[in-house]
Amino acid sequence: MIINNAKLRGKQGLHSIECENGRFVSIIEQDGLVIPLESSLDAKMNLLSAPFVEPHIHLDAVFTAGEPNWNLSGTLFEGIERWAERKPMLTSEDVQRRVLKAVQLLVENGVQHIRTHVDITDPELVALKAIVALKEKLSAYIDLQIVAFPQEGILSFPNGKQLMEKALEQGADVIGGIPHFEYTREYGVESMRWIIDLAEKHGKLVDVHCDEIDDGASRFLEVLATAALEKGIGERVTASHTSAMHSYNNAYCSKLFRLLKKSKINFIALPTENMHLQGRFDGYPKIRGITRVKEIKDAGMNICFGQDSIQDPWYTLGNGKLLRVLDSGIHSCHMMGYEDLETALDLITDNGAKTLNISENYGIEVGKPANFIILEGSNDVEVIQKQGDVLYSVREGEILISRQPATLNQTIPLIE
Ligand code: 17E
Ligand code: FE2
Repeated sequence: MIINNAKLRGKQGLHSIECENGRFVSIIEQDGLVIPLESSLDAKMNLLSAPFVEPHIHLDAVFTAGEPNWNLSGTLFEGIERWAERKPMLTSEDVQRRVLKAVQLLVENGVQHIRTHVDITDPELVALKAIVALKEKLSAYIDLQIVAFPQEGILSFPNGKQLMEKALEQGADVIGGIPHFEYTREYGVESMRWIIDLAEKHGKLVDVHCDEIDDGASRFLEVLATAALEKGIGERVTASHTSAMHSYNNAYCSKLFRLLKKSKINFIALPTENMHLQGRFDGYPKIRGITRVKEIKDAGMNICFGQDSIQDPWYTLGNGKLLRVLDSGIHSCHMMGYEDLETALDLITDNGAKTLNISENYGIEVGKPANFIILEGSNDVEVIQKQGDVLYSVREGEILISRQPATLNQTIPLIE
């Protein structure tokens, strides 16, 4: 397969890209616009980018909003209660049907790499087993990382530690946690140390729902970062949400950042989700409850965006479109300055890949798997301005999806 007339991120000019046996074999700058051969794919001066990365979603809960009851308060905690009502109704078929529907939406919108949290506070591990069983089948479309996620706590849920270990045996790739939901601060701290020890023992990645609460006294991030630093595994560790950082005082944050940088851990912000769930205990002014994305980025740390939910007990909207999440995120985090906009797609591409520890096989480079998307617009700024649909998603040289941009009906009079 040859792709002509492609713009590449951070590069001048137009490029021709050749793929063979599922890999990129050449990427060359063209001498101007070329007339593509019948058999080649014409990018039409649009941006050819590495696929979108969805680094944080709860696939076990997709499309369960309102079943059996709606989250009326809009809080995280009511979401957990509503989900606990749905959980006993889970069957393998139910989980797989909904997961496939969500994966299709994600693929249609240019995602090829997904990390999903799966609630393992279920003695039968119904959802976990159902999703592990799908992983192989889905590999033609997406790479899937599965997090053993203890939604109702590790120390605060009966046999929580055993369930975590069982989930790893069943095929979970990543170890999760939820320290702010544990009964006590002590349980939260103990859970963080236990998770990091377990990750070291099994050589696993870690991704913790960390301080997803508007309590400025929720400081489990420092415990997680310290444990990761002391074991030297920070690059394999991720702190998701860290909403409480929005409420930390600046003096504490300044001290905290020294540790965070040294630890080398990754961050995931969930802008649409946390704008919706947080600030629920405020009058006016209301906080946004999104972590300090710009400050983390400007300090040279790795941060990416995820969507968290698609129509579940926490969030009734969601449609697989990471460009929508990016748009919300850059608005709510004051990242609309030109310098931030110029590289904003990093937040849903390269930075996500780094968080998932998949950078080695990710990116538009000769020798890497020929996975890419084509977006409407010629650079990050135009793509975000346009908010267009993904035109192509190609995986190992095979077209997964394609669509045409709208064509103008010639009867509409245009200003000359
Ligand atoms: N579970 C949780 O603890 N937090 C969330 N934001 C979601 C599920 C969606
Ligand atoms: Fe989450």
